[in-house]
Amino acid sequence: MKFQIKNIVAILFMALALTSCSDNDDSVAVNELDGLIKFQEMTNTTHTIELYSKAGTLVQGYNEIKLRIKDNATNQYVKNATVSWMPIMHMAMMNHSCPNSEVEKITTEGTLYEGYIVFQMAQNDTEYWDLKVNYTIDGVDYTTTSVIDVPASVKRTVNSFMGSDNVKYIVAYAEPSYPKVAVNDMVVGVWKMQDMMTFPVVDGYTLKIDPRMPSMGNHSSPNNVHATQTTAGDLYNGKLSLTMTGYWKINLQLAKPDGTIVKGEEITETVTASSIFFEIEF
Ligand SMILES: [Cu+2]
Repeated sequence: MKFQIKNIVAILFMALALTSCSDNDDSVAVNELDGLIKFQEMTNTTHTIELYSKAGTLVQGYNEIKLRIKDNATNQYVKNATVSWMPIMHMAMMNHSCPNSEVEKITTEGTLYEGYIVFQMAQNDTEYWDLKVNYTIDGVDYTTTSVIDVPASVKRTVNSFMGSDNVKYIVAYAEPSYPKVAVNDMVVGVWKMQDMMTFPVVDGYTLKIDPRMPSMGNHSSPNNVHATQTTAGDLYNGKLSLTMTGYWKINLQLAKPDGTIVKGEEITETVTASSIFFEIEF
């Protein structure tokens, strides 16, 4: 009898240990995907690539995208891949890409890779985007391509324009994703179109911001800070002051390092909006 109870206790202990072990694994996975929603899977014969974003969709504009690669044979997530991507818009007369970052592993132990893609145009009935993901695992190259859904945004968060210097620029709003009545940390991006497939980051410019509420006499807000870059190749940081909830038009001017404005107008009594702007409503 005594021996049997000992055995039962031992078995219970082992069961508990195993349970808590798998609980730990689950909680790691849950934390990694915390706040993320899967919006698409891309499958080839060997792998399934899961695409995630905070909103669970892609938008016309700036998209922070996370992905992980599942081995179809083992159902395990690949932790040692080298990943790159190429978004292409298939238009009636031509194909083109858009600004996009390198794809980097977030943590060594985790399964997620991340980067950004800035869709400067939305899809329509006849024109669409697809995404090609190239990845290498243990020296073997793989690829997969899928059509992706890029619906038009109601609010403008990306501007694509020709500057006075005849360079084609793209500026996009990245943060705050959830604006507050406060001085918000603002993140924007500035890229140029080198050719149809190449959109490098523009370094050392200033994106001047002038947020206004058109419905309330076009009033502004205090303590805004124009967006500038700390490190070449990075996004730009500024401060966006929002004094109340509602619709704001963030009027923009893009300035070269020497101060020359390549696009956008200063807001005055007679000029109530710039030709380039972002819109938010919260
Ligand atoms: Cu296009």
